[in-house]
Amino acid sequence: MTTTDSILIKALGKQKLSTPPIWYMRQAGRYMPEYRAVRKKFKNFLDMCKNPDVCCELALQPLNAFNLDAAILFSDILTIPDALGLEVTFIEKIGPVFNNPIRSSYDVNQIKMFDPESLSYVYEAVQNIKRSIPADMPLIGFCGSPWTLVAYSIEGHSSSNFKKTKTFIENEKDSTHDLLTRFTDACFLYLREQVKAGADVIQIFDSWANLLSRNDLIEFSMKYITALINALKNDPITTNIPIILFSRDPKIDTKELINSNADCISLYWKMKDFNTEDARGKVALQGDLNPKILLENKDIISLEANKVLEKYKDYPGYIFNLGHGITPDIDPDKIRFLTDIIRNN
Ligand code: 1CP
Repeated sequence: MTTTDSILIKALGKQKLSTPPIWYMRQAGRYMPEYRAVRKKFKNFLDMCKNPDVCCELALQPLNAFNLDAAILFSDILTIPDALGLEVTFIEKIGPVFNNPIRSSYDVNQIKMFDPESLSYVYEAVQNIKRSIPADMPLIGFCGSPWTLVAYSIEGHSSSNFKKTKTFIENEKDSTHDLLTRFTDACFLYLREQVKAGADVIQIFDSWANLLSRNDLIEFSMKYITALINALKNDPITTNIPIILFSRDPKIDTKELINSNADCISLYWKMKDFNTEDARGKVALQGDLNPKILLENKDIISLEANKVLEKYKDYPGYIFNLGHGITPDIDPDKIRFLTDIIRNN
C-alpha cells in the first residue's frame, strides 16, 4: 500500500467516494490535554516547533485519538518570517509577536535571502512523522500564503483589522510587491524541501485573505498564490503533489479561486455563495462545516454533519474537514463523535 491508494489522494484526484476522507485543520493543538502536557515544557511555542521529535509526537497525537485519514505536519506558518530574521515569539494570550517587524521600504531591503536550510528542523519533523505513520497515510505539509505572511510581518502581531499593514500596502506599493515576491520564492523553496522530506500533499493557508477588497485580494494575494502553485506544478519534485488552498472568506468568486490552479479549495465556513457547480470536475472541495457547531450538543452536531454530507454526496472529490481550525474550547470527545458520524454514514 502506498499513499496513492489512500482515500485522501483519491478525493484530491476528484474521485467520488462513498465515504469522504477525514482530517481536521488544527487537529493537533490546545484542545487536546495530551498537547497541553507537552506544550507546558516549552516557554516559547517556536522552540517547540524547532524540536523535530516533539513535532512528530504532536502530529501523532490526533491520529492516536481519532480515526483520521491524514497526518498534518506539526509546525507553524510563521517559521519563514522567523528564518528571515524577523524573530517571532509567541506570548501567552497575545499570540505571535515579531521583534523585527517590517516598518519601511528600508526594512524590506534589509531582509536576508531565504536559505531553505535554515528550516531543516521542519524537514526533519516531516521525515520523523512520515516514518511513524502507516505507509498508505498521506502527510500534509503546509505554508502560509505570501500575503498572510506579509500581513503578520508588517503588523508585527495579530490584529482584528491589520491597520498598519493596510496603510503600508497603500503607501509602499513597490516594497509590498517586493516583499510578496520574496515570500513567494521562500514558500516555493520551503514546500519543495517538505516534499523532498516526504510530504504527500500541500496546503496553503491564506488566513488573512478576508482583510482585502476584491481588487486588492487579486493584486496582493491571489497573484502570488497562483505564482507559487505554478512554480510547484512546474518543478519535477513537486509537480504531482496535490495542492489545497484555504482562503479565509475571500471576496472573489468561485471561478477566480479555481484559476489559482489549486487541486482543491478548502471552504471557510462562511462561504455560503461558493458555487459548487462551477467547481465540479475542476477542483476537489474540503471543509465547510462551522467549527463552532462543535460547541453544541451531539444532536445538533449530528444534524449539521449530515447536512454537509448530503450537500456533497454527489460531488466528485469531497474531503471532510471543518470550515476553519479546531479552537481550544472544543471538547475532544465531540471530534470523536463527529468523526464517527462521517465514517459510518
Ligand atoms: O501556544 C500554543 O500552544 C500555540 C498554539 C498553536 C498551534 C497548536 C499555534 C500558534 N500554531 C499551532 C500549530 C499550527 N499552526 C499548525 C499545525 C497543527 C495542526 O494543524 O494540526 C498549523 C497548520 C498552523 C497554521 C497556522 N498558524 C495558521 C493557518 C491556519 C489558520 O488557523 O488560519 C495561522 C494563521 C497561524 C498563526 C498562528 N500560530 C499560532 C496561533 C495562535 C496563530 C494565530 C494567531 C492569530 O490569531 O493571528
